[in-house]
Amino acid sequence: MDKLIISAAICGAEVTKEQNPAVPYTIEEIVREAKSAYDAGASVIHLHVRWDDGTPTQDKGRFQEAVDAIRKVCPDAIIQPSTGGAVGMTDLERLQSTDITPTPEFATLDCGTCNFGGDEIFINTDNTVFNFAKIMKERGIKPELEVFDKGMIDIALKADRKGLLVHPLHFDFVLGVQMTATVRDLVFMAGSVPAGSTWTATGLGKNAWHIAAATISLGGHVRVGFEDNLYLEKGVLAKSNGEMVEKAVKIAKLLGREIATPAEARQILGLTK
Ligand code: KMH
Ligand code: ZN
Repeated sequence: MDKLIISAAICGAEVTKEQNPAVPYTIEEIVREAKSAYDAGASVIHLHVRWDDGTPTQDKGRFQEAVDAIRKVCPDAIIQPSTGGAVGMTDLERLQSTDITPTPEFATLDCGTCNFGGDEIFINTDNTVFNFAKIMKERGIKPELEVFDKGMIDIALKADRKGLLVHPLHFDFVLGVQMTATVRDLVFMAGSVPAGSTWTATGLGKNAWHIAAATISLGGHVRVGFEDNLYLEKGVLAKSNGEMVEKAVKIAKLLGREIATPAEARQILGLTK
């Protein structure tokens, strides 16, 4: 089994300080959270940015500022900008995060439209998915294929048949948004990706920890962090992303799985830069 890659989704676009005061908005807070996750063993920082008042943005300058600042304290971390942004953003707005310097080595690619609760719809038509894949390929950015259900794996594979993706494919199963997040769901998703692919999984909210434990046992990679979950355990808010990474490391140790360094994660993911 490969060593375990831990991704920290430190900020997200939707969670707020009202829900957990440690959710970062400012550049300083984002850097603090990235460093706490990195120091605890995360090799990938999945990055969204906010304006100081917490409003989500895909502004190129704000991404540049955040990435430059994180790089100073997490020199070899794999920084993975979001191209999902927040519900309602245009494709052009969302793609700004891929247009920073140096070009990111890794970024998310959301592979379908998703119900985001209430009246919220996160729109990713087939053409959006193909266009984002094409742009990322042209820029030499490896996509993490964000799939919120099995149909999105099939859309990613359509993009692959069009020659828009580079192998090995890497998927992120985001469970508990549109589909449920049982271990059976996880096994089904893991069995639905092409042989040779790598995958990460995350369980939203109360699903975080059983999905992390099952993923570590199955040989997948784990994502934790405020974007997906605000609690260290039932009723206990996490004080930092680092605390959640520490918990994932503890589970991995109990299960006998070693943690990948950023260099080892790059090798497992086939990142060339
Ligand atoms: N905030 C969601 C609408 C991604 O980062 O690519 C999209 C999202 C996925 O978080
Ligand atoms: Zn995200």
